[in-house]
Amino acid sequence: MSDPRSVELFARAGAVIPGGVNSPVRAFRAVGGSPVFISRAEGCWLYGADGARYTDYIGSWGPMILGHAHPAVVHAITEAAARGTSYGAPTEGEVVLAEKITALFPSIEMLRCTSSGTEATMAAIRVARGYTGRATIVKFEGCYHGHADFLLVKAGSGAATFGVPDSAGVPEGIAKTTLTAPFNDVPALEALFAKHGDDIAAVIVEPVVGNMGCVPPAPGFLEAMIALCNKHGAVSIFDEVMTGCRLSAGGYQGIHGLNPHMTCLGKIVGGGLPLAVYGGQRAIMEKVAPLGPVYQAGTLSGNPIAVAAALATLARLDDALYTHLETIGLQLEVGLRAALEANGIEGCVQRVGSMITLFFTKGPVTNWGQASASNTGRFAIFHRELLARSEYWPPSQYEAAFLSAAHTSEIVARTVVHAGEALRAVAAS
Ligand code: KE4
Repeated sequence: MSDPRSVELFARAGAVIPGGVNSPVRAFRAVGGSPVFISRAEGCWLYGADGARYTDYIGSWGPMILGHAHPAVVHAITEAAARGTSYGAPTEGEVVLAEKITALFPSIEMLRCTSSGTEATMAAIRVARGYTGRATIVKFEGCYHGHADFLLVKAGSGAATFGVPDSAGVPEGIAKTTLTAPFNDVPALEALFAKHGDDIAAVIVEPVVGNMGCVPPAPGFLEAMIALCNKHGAVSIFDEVMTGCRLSAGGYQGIHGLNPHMTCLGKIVGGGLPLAVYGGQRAIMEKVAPLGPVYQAGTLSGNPIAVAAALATLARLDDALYTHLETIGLQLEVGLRAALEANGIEGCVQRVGSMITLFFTKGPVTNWGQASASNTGRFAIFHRELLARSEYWPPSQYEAAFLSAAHTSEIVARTVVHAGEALRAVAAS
């Protein structure tokens, strides 16, 4: 149960903001109760409106890999703000950031900054359509790529949470340009290409899905996707908005030496401020105005304060960070799995680096069909019991939880104890 101050704020919010929140998943609709309103955050801690402290496993849905209010990031933002908040003109920082990202992601030869991941994926798809002259795109069930009309088809994350994977308001004519296949299903993708190959402009994928819960790619799946795109002249797009700089400084592709035609980044790459990126092969990106005929623009694209936060964050993505995240990620995975077994609860724990999900279904979870079989009623109890123990877990079965540099082994050990208590309550329910 949330504190009285949060309950009061939620009631006020509901009068002037749909659902009382500026993004649906924050409303706690999937887990019940009233969301905790946050007053501030520091390191791995969130502080509620009443001052209560929580251990944060949302990390703002991924961006906060260094922890909240990192001194260097705050300093960079403060310094930048004192020089003005937005110019609407090019800056040196944007050049430095683009050079840094192209160095971290060799598949990205040129890039554009946007203000959200939605804009980045929307633009990437438009560029792919402009580059190929084709209209049809392919996405995978349960993947979420932001709320652009043509991507709200069998979408994950909040769309899946609220049972609107195919959103109202998306005209049939647009939705039908989007084909879908089960994640990890190469034969299904091959069948789509066999039938629609010359019409397919792009295939977009979360290389590790976070938006149906954490679901890794099957061995060879991503390689097969890229090969089919190459064979049929389609653009392969890695949506690394969540995995980029999360799984390694060079994202998932950097670990496995994969070379998609285009990549979208967001979240961490903006240091927690509104900055995302789309980019890829030079020949494709040279289609973007003012060089080429594909238009994309943005008043706040490459905003100097967001760029300052981005550069301060990217400068700290070193090997020691990812080693620490792997250590505490394994500790949490092993602890949660042991807690499931100790309480005799059917479930599975899936993790890639510092992205982790406890599914209330047998597992392994390899696609949306399996993820959506999870017992979301049990998840809701698990979430409520964790929150009562000051552990702030993502309020949806279809999301990943995130660790940060600020999480210590001791803090994770305490979370594991609390998870065991929460699962005991689930077993007793
Ligand atoms: P934004 O427009 O929310 O910045 O990015 C959209 C997006 C694109 N691609 C991937 C892989 C994403 O995970 C997202 C956004 N992620 C969700 C959480 N799963 C954002 C949280 C929310 O919608 O409030």
